[in-house]
Amino acid sequence: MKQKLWGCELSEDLPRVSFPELLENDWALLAFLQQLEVMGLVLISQTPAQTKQCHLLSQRVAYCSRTYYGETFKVHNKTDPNNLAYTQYSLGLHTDLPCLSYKPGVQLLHCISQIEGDGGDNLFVDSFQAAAIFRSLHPDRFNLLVKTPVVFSDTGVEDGQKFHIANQTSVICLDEAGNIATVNMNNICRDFINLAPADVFGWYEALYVFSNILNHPQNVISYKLKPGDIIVLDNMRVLHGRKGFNSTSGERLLEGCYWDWDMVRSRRRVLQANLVTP
Ligand code: OGA
Ligand code: NM2
Ligand code: ZN
Repeated sequence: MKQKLWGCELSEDLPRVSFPELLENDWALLAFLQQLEVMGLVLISQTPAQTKQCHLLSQRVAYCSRTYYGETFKVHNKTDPNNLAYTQYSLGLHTDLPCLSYKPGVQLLHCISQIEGDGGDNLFVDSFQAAAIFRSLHPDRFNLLVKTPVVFSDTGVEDGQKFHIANQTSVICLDEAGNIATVNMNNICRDFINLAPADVFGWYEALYVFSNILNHPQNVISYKLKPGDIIVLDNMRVLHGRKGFNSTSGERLLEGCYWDWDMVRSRRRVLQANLVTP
C-alpha cells in the first residue's frame, strides 16, 4: 500500500480505532491494518487497563515476535534496569532494536497506568518525511548516512541470560529503486562507525543535521498515552521517544510486544480478499 508521509499536523487527526471493535469486527481490523501501512501509526483506545491485552490483539493479527527482551515486555522504572527504557529518564527519538539484523517491524505499547503530573508524554516522528527533507536540503550528508556502516550493539542480562547483540547497518537504508526503506536511529545502542579518522567529523555532522530535522517541531507529534491506549508503530519508519517523568509522582506501566511486517501484511491481504472481493 502507498504510504502517506506526515508532519506535526497529524496530531489533530491521529488514526484511531477502538480495541473492542478490533476484536469483534473484521472490517475494523482491516481498516486498522491499512492505516498502519499507510500512516505508520494508529492509536487504539478503550483497551482494558490490565496486562495481556497485546496478547489478545496479537491473536487477531500476528504472532508476538519474541526478542531477547521476551515475548512481551513491561516498560516501567525497574530497580536494576538493563535498558534506558526501563527507567524514568527521557528517551530521545529512536528506532527499537536496530542492533538486531532482523529488527522488529511493528511495535505495540499498551498503557496500563500513566503518570498524573508532568512528563511521560510520547513523541512520534515520520522519519521518511524527515529523510525526504534532509535529502533535498543536504544531498551529500544524506548520502553519507546511507553509505556509512554503523555498528549497533546491546549487552546485558535478561531473565538470567547474558546477551551480546551486534549488527552493522546504516542510519538510512535505501531499497533497489533508491527509495527510503528504513531509518535506524538509536543513540543508546549505536556503537562504532567504520570510518577513517579524517571522515569521522563529517559523519557526525550529517547525523546532527538529520537529528535536528527529525526533532523540528514541524515534524514531531507529542501525545500522552492514557490508561487503555495502545500505540501501534511502524518501527521501520516512525521514530518514538518519551519525556522523562518523576517516578515518585505515581506508577507508569506500559506493556509492549512486536510483530513482523510479513505476518501483518499477510493478515491484511487475507482480510482484504475475504471482505472486499465478492
Ligand atoms: C520503549 C520505549 C517509550 C515509553 O520501551 O522502547 O520507547 O513511553 N518506551 O516508555
Ligand atoms: N525494549 C523496550 O532499542 C531499544 O533498546 C528500545 C526496547 C527494552 C524492548 C527498548
Ligand atoms: Zn522504544
